[in-house]
Amino acid sequence: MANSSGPHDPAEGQGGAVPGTRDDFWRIKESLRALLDDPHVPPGIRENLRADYDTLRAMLDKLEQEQVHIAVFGRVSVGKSSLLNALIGAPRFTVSALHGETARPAMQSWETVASQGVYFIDTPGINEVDGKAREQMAVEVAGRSDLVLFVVDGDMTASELDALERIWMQSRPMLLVLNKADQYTREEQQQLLERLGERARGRVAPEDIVATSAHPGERIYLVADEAGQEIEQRRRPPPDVAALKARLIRILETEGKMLAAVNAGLFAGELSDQVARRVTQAKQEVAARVIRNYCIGKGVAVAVNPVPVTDLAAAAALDITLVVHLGRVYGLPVTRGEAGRLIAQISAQLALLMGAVWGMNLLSSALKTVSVGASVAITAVGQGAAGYYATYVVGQCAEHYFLQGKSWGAKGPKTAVRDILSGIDRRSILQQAREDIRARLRTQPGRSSWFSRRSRSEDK
Ligand SMILES: Nc1nc2c(ncn2[C@@H]2O[C@H](COP(=O)(O)OP(=O)(O)OP(=O)(O)O)[C@@H](O)[C@H]2O)c(=O)[nH]1
Ligand SMILES: [Mg+2]
Repeated sequence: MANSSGPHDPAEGQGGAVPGTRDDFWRIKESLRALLDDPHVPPGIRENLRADYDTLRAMLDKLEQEQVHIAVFGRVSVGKSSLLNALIGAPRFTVSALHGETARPAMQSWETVASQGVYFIDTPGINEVDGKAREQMAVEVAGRSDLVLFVVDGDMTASELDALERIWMQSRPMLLVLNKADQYTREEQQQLLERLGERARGRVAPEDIVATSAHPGERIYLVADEAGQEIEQRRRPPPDVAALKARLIRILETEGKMLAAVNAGLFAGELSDQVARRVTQAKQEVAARVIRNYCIGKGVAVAVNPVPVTDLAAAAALDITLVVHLGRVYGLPVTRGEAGRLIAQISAQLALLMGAVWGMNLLSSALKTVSVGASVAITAVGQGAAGYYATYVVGQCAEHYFLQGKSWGAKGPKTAVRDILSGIDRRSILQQAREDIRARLRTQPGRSSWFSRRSRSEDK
């Protein structure tokens, strides 16, 4: 049907008809309800996406009532309100020769097909001076409707083409209506319809491009008076929206409520993706704080602990605790044994990639013996920073592993670790490390004993 080549159109390759049985309709309704009531969505995220949740609720209500919403969309004064009045057969929406007559969306039911719960939504015109907010409103309404009547009154302008593209990108089924057809000769109308077909190729199917005269201008007719004399009479011809009406009724008969269900399903899909992204984002923020804390713990301990061998054992224990902690953040708990094996896997990849440099990082604490002297704390900050950096890299790799649901992904650990490593700005992490360690040493000089105790107890 309309817009059969839309970007996410489920009708693709189905000969144009939106597939749908009662089961599909029920399934989509249930998925909306499940998303609305999902207890796993944190209240903060729900609050942040409140407008979207409200829309979702409205869509579910609409599906329960089996309503279909059809919105007009187009430039100011192309005759959007007139078109809906002509379809309804009564002046329900206000019409005026003045631009910008319709200021906000309004809804009326289409009684000729009332059994289907069909509603028309009038929208403000686009492309109006200072009308950006209205335009936005129109785009939103079109985005939430089940079918869009894109109304033009001649060949399309650049901004109309742009708007058509935007609606198509929203996967909205669309009819393209050439209104004010009475202003053109039959031949001109034909040419214009062909031109519109070219402009909207791949966006609107040819059978969904129709001409209408919603409120034709007055005409001069030659009529015979009582004496049989021919006289001129000015009259407004009746509206002609027959082609559009027939097409709409055909679409509603074949696709009906499934239009609403498919669109609600698309919206729910987008919302659930957005929710998932935000949940992940929140976890990543927590993970970043966790990793930083462990980096500081490691950096400070390496910088101040005078016994290199203890440093190494304790450092490994700390990394293990970090990985266990990250697993909890991502809701994928791991044992200390699993964490140790994961670190061994990461370290093996790092050793392959960085060779001696990585070895130096791991052994950085051993090097510190050369700097034992007058001011261990200060001279060892460099080694501490290397320890910090090593934990940072392990943390990033482990986080990636958890983000992929405890997996390295299709490309395996080698590529994953290499990509992570190349994405890290080593210089700025080391700089941050020095600052963090110095700050901590200034405020908590006795940190090393805490670290050794904690590491030993976590080893058990
Ligand atoms: N000749 C002709 N004039 C029409 C036709 N349809 C509407 N008009 C005229 O176009 C003008 C604007 O009509 P509206 O229906 O208010 O247009 P609109 O698109 O809703 O306008 P806004 O709400 O301002 O965006 C009015 O003067 C109508 O009489 C038509 O088919 N033929
Ligand atoms: Mg209007």
